[in-house]
Amino acid sequence: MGVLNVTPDSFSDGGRYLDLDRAVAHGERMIEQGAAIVDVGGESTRPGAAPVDAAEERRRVVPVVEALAGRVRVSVDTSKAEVAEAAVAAGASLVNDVSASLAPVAASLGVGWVAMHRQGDPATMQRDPHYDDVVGEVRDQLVRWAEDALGRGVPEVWVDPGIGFGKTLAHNLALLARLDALVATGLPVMVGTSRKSSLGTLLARSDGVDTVPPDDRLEGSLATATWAFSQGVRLVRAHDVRATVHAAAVVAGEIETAA
Ligand code: HH2
Repeated sequence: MGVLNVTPDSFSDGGRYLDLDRAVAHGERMIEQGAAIVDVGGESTRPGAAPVDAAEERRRVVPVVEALAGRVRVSVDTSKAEVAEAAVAAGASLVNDVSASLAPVAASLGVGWVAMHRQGDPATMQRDPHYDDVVGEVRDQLVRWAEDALGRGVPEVWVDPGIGFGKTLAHNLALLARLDALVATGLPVMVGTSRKSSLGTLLARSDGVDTVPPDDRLEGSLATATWAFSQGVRLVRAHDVRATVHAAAVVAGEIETAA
């Protein structure tokens, strides 16, 4: 799943694809590079991001969805019912919902739904996240949401542990180490680690520097993506599609040879 943020403020590509032609060109590039899905978002969810009203979010997202749907599967990264509805009317067939609140909307539209785990909201979620058992709590919550959504008739439900959403570095690493616990639920699992700040912290430590900027976190993004695929995760949300598709192909080859 290639990331296409039509926002001024996303943490790694904010402002690059606000212009329609540039957004569509980037989507086309990701299709050529092998993205199975292009995930179009009009509101940043980075910690501390300012909320966007629904009309503005729709204005950003809908023309991009319209231009790409039909050439690739399009998902809409939104927490708002009216944005999801407008994007589906424009051709999106998956609602990527970081608020995990839109199952009823996905059910009534008859489209797929991603339930992502999050503790708190973007304004406050990184202040002091706490879990007694992060893997068990995230897994159980995701299973409850998925069962509810399937019961409502959502035709396709994905679960995502929500790396970086109300989680410390230790929480993120615990969840990545135990992706098998999510896979064992039998639900299709997706994960997004691409360029995230936990990777910046780990890469900076490895380099003995204070920070590594988002554009320079490719090794961490690929390492975690290949790890996720090797654990049975079926979909990875990535900014660097070409490199991720190549890395995934190598892992798939390895698994075939080993089997
Ligand atoms: N992460 C981000 C946004 N949407 N959706 C899912 N399912 N899983 C994720 O991990 C996830 C997501 C955050 O990344 P990005 O879109 O690059 O940044 P921003 O939220 O600042 O636009």
